[in-house]
Amino acid sequence: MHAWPASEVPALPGQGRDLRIHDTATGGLVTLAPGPVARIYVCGITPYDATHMGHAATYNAFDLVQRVWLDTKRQVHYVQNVTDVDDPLLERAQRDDIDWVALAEKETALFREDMTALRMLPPQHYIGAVEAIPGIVPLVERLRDAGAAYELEGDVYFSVESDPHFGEVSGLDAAAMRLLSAERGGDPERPGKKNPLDPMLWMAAREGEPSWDGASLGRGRPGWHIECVAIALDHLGMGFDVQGGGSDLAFPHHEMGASHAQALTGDFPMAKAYVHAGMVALDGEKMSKSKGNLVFVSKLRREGVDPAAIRLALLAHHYRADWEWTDQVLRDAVDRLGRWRAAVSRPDGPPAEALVEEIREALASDLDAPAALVAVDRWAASQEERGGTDEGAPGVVSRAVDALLGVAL
Ligand code: 5CA
Ligand code: ZN
Repeated sequence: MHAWPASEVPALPGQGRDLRIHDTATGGLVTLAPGPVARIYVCGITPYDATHMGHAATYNAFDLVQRVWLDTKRQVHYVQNVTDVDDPLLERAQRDDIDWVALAEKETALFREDMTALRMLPPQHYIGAVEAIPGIVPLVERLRDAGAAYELEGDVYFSVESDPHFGEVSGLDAAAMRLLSAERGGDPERPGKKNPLDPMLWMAAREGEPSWDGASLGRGRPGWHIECVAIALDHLGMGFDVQGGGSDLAFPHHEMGASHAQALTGDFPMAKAYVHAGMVALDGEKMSKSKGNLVFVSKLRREGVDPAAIRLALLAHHYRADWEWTDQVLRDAVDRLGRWRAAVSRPDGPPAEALVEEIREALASDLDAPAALVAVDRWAASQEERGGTDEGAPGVVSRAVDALLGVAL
């Protein structure tokens, strides 16, 4: 699949800082030390509805990770998937009486437009579940042949007990796992499973549903977790730097993915840090396609909201916080954008070097974007109140805000 066009990232004077970020698996901050090419996998959308503020907030967090790395003069190898075949997509297509392929294509196209408008850096590999199927089938066969997977009425399940490290990503107890498994696509109640938590690797073809050739597995379609593992291992290999997504993916998705990869390779861990963004809510409830309480990026854009203001609204919240989208959040962001643009519109201003360092330090400390915004606010206020004589300082601020925060002033 093709991704979307990259906006240019200006190079900044001075030295970027190494990222310290919260890792769900260890429960604390880790200082990442990627090689010359940092490797990141971020879970992509299930394209059955438009991009909402929750998605945008999560992708914003991982865009910042990349901007911090780019500022250290590293290259970034970024991989993202599209879950373009799965139960919720098929259910929505059936409900609306449309072709599931057309629905997925339409929503993926809109996602690309939203990401472009928000200046989110594109992945080098943007891979759909459907196109990954030829790579998924042999992995499932290998897991089965190694005794890490078993068949149940034609479906193939992964055995969580085959991984001694199972549970180490989310750190949850069995009861919490069981609850979340039922909520998030698992089937803990199905009789005949070795462990209620065991997730499906391959689902045998169902009447009226799309299916693909699965070689010795028979016709069917892939499970959700193996999709991301196959794509990540194919394009990044084991031991990549960050696996990212919203906090709703820590269990079961990233836990199961880590176990699949461990069982396949005998290696551990799949990712050096498991990074999770908080949930964005609307009217007191997590924004979700299934509940329908959504604010869409594309709708705001159509209404004439500047995408840079949307981006500032996201940046005003720490990525790990759960927060609520309100009209006031957007109004504050529009005001801030206006103040910043006015401040950089003059040829000279207060010195900018210290500000660049403050933004760098804030982002390197677990992506503290709100602190970075406050630092820019201070510079803009000083420009407004007293001005300054540093020639070119507004240009430096403008480039730093663009390069590190993805906001075009
Ligand atoms: N296709 C899978 C991942 S492989 C999936 O979870 N798709 S999704 O469309 O449901 O979500 C895409 C990304 O947005 C995931 O990282 C998810 O954790 C994140 N996300 C979904 N809802 C919210 C929300 N309300 N707030 C923050 N992030 C969210
Ligand atoms: Zn995923």
